[in-house]
Amino acid sequence: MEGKVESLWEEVRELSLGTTVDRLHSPPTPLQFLRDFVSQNKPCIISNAISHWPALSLWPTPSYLSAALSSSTVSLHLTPDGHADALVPHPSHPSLCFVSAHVQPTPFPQALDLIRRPPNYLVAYLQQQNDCFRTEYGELESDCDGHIPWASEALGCLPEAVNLWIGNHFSQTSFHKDHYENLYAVVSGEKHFLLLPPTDVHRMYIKEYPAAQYSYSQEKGEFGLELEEPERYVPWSSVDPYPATGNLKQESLKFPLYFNGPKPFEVTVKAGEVLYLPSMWFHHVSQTPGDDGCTIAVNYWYDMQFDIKYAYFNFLQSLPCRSIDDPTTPESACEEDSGPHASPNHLNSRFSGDDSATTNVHDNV
Ligand SMILES: O=C(O)CCC(=O)C(=O)O
Repeated sequence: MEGKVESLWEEVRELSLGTTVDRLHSPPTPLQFLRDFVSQNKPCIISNAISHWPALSLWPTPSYLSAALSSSTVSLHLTPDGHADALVPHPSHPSLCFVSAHVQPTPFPQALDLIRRPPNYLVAYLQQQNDCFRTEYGELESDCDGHIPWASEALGCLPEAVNLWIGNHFSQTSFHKDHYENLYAVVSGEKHFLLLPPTDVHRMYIKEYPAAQYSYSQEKGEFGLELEEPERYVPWSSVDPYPATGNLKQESLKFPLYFNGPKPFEVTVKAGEVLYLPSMWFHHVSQTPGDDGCTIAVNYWYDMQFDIKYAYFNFLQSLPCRSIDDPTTPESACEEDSGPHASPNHLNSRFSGDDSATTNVHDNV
C-alpha cells in the first residue's frame, strides 16, 4: 500500500492540482466554477468577487461594528492559548485530548475589545459555527451578500450556514476537513491556510481522542479542563504543522508521511479575496490582523454532493497504511475514523442545519 499511496499523492498533483492554488482575477461564471473547480475538487482564490460589499470599508472600523452590534450578545470562544478544537495534554489522561473552547455569551463591544487588545491570560475568538452570521449578527446583514451568487448557481442551492469569524494572531484552527463546499471571504487582515487534498488522508494521522472542554472562571481568571461525561471520542488529525521550536525533528519522526511528503498548498487570503475550499480538503488556519487589530471573515458552507468522489475517499481512508519511513508508526495512526468511538452520524457534520445546533461540533475529520 505504501508505495502506491505515495504515487497517488504525486499523480493528483501532476494530473490536476499542480503545485500552487489557481488565482482568478474576477469571479468565474457558474459554469466555469463548476467545471474547473467544484467538479475537480480543486481550490482557487478569487479576487474582485466581493468588491461591492460595504463591509470591506465599514468593518475595519471597530467603532462601526461596536455601534451596529451595541445591543447584541454573541458567542465568544475562550481558550488559554488560542487553540480550540485542538489536541492538548490532559492532566489525568495518558493521551492527548480533543478540547473545545469555553463559550461565553458576551456583549459584542466587549468581545471585540478582548480580541483587539488581548489580555495575557486568555485568547478570545468569535468563531461560532452554527450559521452565526444569520443568527447572531443580523444587524450586519446588509453589509455583505447573503450568498455567493455564482457559487449558489453552480452548486444548485443556497448556503446551509453562513459564519462570521473575528480573531487575532493567537487563534489557530487545527487540521480538519468539512463535508461542505466552502466559500471563505476575508474582509479585514489575512488568513493563512495550509491545504491538503483528500487523497492525502493518511498523512493526517487521524486517531480518536477523548473529547474535553475548557471552562473559564471569571472570578479566578483561570481555565479548567474537563473530560466530557459520558465519554466521547473524536477522530482528529494528530499533526501540528507548526510545532514549537526544537520539536520539529521529533514531530517529523512521529509523522513522517506529513513532514516528508509533498508540501501542503500554502495560501494567504487577503482582505477582499475569496478562497474556494473544496469539500473534504484538510485545512489548518492561522491569521494576521489588519490595522484594526483583528482578522474578519465570512464563510459560506454549501452542501456537498455525496457522490462517487466521496465513496472513493471513504474507501481510501479505510485502507490501513504504515509509514515506510518509520515502520514503528503505530498502525492506528493510519486507521479510518469509524472505530468503536466514532460518531454514529456518518456525515460527521459540525453544523447540523437545525436550530438545536448551538455548539461547534468540529468532529468531522
Ligand atoms: O478561520 C478559521 O479559523 C477556520 C475556518 C474553517 O475551518 C472553515 O471555514 O471551515
